[in-house]
Amino acid sequence: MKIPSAIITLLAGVAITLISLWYGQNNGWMPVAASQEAPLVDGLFNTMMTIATALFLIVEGAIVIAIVRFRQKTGDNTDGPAIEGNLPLEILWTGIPVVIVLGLSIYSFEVYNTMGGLDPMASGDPGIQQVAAKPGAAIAATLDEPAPKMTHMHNHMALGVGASPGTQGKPADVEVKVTGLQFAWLFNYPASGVISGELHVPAGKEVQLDITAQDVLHAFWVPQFRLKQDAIPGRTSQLRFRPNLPGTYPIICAELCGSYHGAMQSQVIVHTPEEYDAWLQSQIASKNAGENTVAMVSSELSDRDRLALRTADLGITEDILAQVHSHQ
Ligand SMILES: [Cu+2]
Repeated sequence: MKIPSAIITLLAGVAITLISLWYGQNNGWMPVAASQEAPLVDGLFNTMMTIATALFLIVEGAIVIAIVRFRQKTGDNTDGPAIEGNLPLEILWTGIPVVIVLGLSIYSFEVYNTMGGLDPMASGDPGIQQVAAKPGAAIAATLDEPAPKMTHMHNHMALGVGASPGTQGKPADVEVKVTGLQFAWLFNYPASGVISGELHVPAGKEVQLDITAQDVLHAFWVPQFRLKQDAIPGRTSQLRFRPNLPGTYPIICAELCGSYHGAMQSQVIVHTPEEYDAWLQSQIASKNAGENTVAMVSSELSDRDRLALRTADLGITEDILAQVHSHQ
C-alpha cells in the first residue's frame, strides 16, 4: 500500500511542530535564572529556539530527502531539468520570514519595555530628576546652549534598563555605584560609604546599579540575571533589577577592553535580606576601623601607598593599581 504524500507531509509537519515546541522549552542552553527579569528573556529565547529548531528540521530534512530520492542514477550523465522562477513560492518564502521577524521584534520590544529598558529616565534617580525639574532645561539645552552644556546633557541621557513600568518613580531598595576599570570592577554603596570588589545584593529587593567606567568601554554582564550593560567613561548608565535566587554568580566584562579583558571578572553574591544586612554591617565596621588607621598614618604616606592601603582588602592587586596609575 502506498501512503499519499499529503498524509506523509501532514505527519511530518505535526512531528516537526511537536519536536520544536518540546526543544524550545527544554533546550537547557541558559544558565540558572536568578532575577525577576530573567524569565522574560528566557521566554523570548525559547520562542526563538522553537522557530530555529523547526527551520533546522525543515531545511536539513529537505536536504537529506533530496540527497536520497534524487540521487544520480548510475550511468545517467544528463543534466537535471532547468527550473526557473515560481512566483507563489517566492512570495511564500519571503512572507514567512517577514512574519517571523516582525513577530520577534514586537515580542522583544515588549520584553525590553517590561524590563524598563525604554525609559530609564522614569526610574526616580535623584540626579536625573534634579535636571528634569529645572524649567525647560532639556529643551533649552538642545536649542541654544553651546557645546559645553551639551556634555552636561549627555551625562543625563539615560542609558540602560531602568525601572519597569510598575515601579517607575519609586527609588530602588539598594543603590550601588559600579565602576569598570582596567581590569576590575569596583562597587560603591553610597548610602553607607562601603566599597567592595564584589557585588553583594539582597534577594527579593529592587537593586539599581549606576554604571560608569574610568578608562575605556567595559560591559557589565551577569548571565544569570540576563542583564548586560555597557560601562562608558564619563557617562552613567543604569541597570535596575530584582535578584530573586540566593547564590554566587559571575560578573563578566563583555566588552574587549585591553590585554587582561579576559581576566576582568568578579562575582555577585545574592544574599537573603538578613545575610545582606549582616554583610553590610561587617563592611561598615571594617571600613570605620580602616579609616582610623588611614587617618593616623596617612600624613606620612604617598598617594600611591594610601590608595594601596584602602584597596588591599578589596582583592585589588599591585598590578591592577599600577594599571590604574598608568592611565591617570
Ligand atoms: Cu573590561
